[in-house]
Amino acid sequence: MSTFDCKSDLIVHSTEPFNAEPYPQSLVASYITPQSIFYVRSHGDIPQIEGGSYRLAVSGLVKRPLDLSMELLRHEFPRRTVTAVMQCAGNRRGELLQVGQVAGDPWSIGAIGNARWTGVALADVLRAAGAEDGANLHVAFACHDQCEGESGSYRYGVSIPMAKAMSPEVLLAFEMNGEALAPEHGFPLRAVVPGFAGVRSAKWLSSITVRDLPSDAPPQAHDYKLFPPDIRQDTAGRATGITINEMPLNAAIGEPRAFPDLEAGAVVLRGWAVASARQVARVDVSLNGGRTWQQAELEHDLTAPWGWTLWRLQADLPPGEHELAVRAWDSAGQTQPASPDDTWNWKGYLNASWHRLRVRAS
Ligand SMILES: Nc1nc2c(c(=O)[nH]1)N[C@H]1C(S)=C(S)[C@@H](COP(=O)(O)O)O[C@H]1N2
Ligand SMILES: [Mo]
Repeated sequence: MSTFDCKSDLIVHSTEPFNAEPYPQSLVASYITPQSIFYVRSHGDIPQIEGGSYRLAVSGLVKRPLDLSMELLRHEFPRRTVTAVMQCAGNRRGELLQVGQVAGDPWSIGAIGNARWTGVALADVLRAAGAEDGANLHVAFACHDQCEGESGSYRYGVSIPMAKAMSPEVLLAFEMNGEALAPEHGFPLRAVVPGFAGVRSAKWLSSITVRDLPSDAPPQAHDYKLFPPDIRQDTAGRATGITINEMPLNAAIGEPRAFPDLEAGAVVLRGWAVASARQVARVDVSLNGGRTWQQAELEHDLTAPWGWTLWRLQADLPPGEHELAVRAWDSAGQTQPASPDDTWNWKGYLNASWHRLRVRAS
């Protein structure tokens, strides 16, 4: 049996490395996304790590370097559970291809999921190590997976600013939805950084280092940068561009499926919306490409500020061609750009334009 038999019901973008996402309808079928359909984004191999002999090193600008077993992590630190969205910075990249060429997998709307993560607070581990707590410090994660990059192979690594690392929602997680992490989601231990792009939630952690500079590893130093629209692959200074941390307000339609022939009359539209550090305050749905809008009903858990919002609208669709569209509004009264032209970038990150679907009802 291959590792991914359990992930058989996914849209697979590549097998080595393994990158796959669920079908839109199954993604929006439940508030908590089951591990079995949760998207997988990997840059290299899926390391098979033995939990019993596993060790996590914590060092750098700390008073007491630590060498932690899973046993110690589970029993010496308070257990925390946080419901949070994981979302790839490349989610919805596929739609940017209408505007121009982009680098990377053409993700549809499923490089996102909402899970209940259980583990320990990164802040508790940093405090136990006596980490320095300066505004300019960074917490770097090094990982076990081996990845192939433009300038050779490297081990995956990223970092987050100390202020985020000390926030109570940031976890070192060993469970997802009450189950042990699956190998492809980072067994035995991964970071979960709610509100930030998935890239910062390092899987298969090997060490944590407190530093005065961000990680030098390629995913931090070169990739996951947002470039302006006049920059192309050949003109991009790879160390420039905005580092992608917080994710933008976004929403998508998961049901009905793209390009269906629908029965005219009553139809139920469903989808997800996310606002990262803010809250989703409203979701508007249009049946005519954005000329008029109706408000969707929202399903969210008010005790889970880092979770997503599912939305639902029962609409009446007359016979003919229609362009469905969705846009969310956040607690600061902001909404999404109308078109992918507004934010196209050659790496294809952070597409948060109105999600549009053409349908025919008869
Ligand atoms: N070690 C390691 N951590 C990683 C990655 C990786 O390739 N290696 N991919 C990152 C990216 S880009 C994303 S979007 C999330 C995806 O997490 P998931 O596969 O559990 O959904 O993991 C992040 N953590
Ligand atoms: Mo990602």
